[in-house]
Amino acid sequence: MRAWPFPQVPSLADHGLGAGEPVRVHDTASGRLVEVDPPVRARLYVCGITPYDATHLGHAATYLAFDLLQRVWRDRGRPVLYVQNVTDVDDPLLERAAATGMDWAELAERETALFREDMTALAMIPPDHYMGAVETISLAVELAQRLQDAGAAYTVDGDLYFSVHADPRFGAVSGIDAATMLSVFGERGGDPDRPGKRDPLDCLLWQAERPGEPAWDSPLGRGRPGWHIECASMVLHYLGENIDVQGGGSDLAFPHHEMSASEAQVATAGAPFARTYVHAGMVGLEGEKMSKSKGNLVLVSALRRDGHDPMAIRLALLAHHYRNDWEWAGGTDGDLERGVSRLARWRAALAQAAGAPSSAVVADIRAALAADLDAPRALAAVDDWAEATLTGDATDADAPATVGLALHALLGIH
Ligand code: 5CA
Ligand code: ZN
Repeated sequence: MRAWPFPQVPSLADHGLGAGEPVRVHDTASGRLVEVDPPVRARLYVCGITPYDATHLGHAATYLAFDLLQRVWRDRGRPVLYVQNVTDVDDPLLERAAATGMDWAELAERETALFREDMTALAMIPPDHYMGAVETISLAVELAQRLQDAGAAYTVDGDLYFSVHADPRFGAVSGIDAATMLSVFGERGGDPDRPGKRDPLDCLLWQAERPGEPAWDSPLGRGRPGWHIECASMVLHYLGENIDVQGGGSDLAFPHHEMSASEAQVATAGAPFARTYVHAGMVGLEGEKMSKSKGNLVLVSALRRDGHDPMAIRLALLAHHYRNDWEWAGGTDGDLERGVSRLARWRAALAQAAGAPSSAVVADIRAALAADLDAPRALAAVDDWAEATLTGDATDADAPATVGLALHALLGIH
């Protein structure tokens, strides 16, 4: 698939500002902060949208976290190889298409196009490979066959399942107990109660054709891939083993990241799937997680249509630490309005002929982001600089340009 245009990301090093610090991020699997400073090139996979009702602010907040991570790596001089998928065939998409009388492929295409526009407006760095589930079916089939060859797959009424316990490390990503796994699996696309499965947690690799549903011919029979194998196969194919970061929202830690990791680990005779698993918190609205199925959504495209500056939306999201769960607040003192006034204040300071000294604020932004992508702390440092610039007798003639460059490069704000 086509991704979206690359935003301008200036290099601070090229402007004599040196390189950034190594970044530490919270790894769900170990529960610790882990330095992720790959010596040659960083390899990142972030789970993409299931294309219906995109892009809500929860999606945008999650992708923004991984956009920051890439900006920090780039500031350090590290090239990044970034892959993101589009789950353009799966149960929830087919259900929505059926409920609205739309062709599923048209729905997916329309929503993916909208997502691209939103990502472009929000200045998100695009993936090097933006791949749909449909166009990569052969990769999923090949991985499912490897799991069959490894003796880790079996069929139930023509559907192929993965034996999750074929991976001795199954459970290590999310770290949750068996009872929690069972209930969460049922809530998030799994089928723990299906008769004939060897273990209730075993997950679908390949689902045989159902009447009225799309299906593809394959050596596994006519059907379509399961969800987890989609991401596992893309990671192995485009990024390889032991990638630096597997990312997504916290709702993906289990079962999705747990199961894709186990599938890949069994297929590669035990090579670790990822060094770190990084999860963004859930954005809610009116007391519930913002989600397509509940319909309590604020869409980025709706805010854009109302004439809001995408940079103000970006600042509104940056005001929350990526790991926290938080609620989007509307209204006159809500998130967006705070983003709008902050942006105005920053731009006023950047437009001054001289500013407060820039070296501390650039160092503060770098240090904040290096400490588990602490964007709120970075914003506070810029607020202080803007305040000093607008109210003090600022004399540094280079400062506004230098701070503007740092905001552009590190926070994606211009
Ligand atoms: N296609 C799969 C991943 S392979 C999927 O989960 N799609 S999604 O459209 O439901 O979500 C896309 C991304 O947004 C995922 O990383 C998900 O964890 C994240 N996400 C979904 N809802 C929220 C929310 N309310 N707050 C924050 N992130 C969210
Ligand atoms: Zn995924």
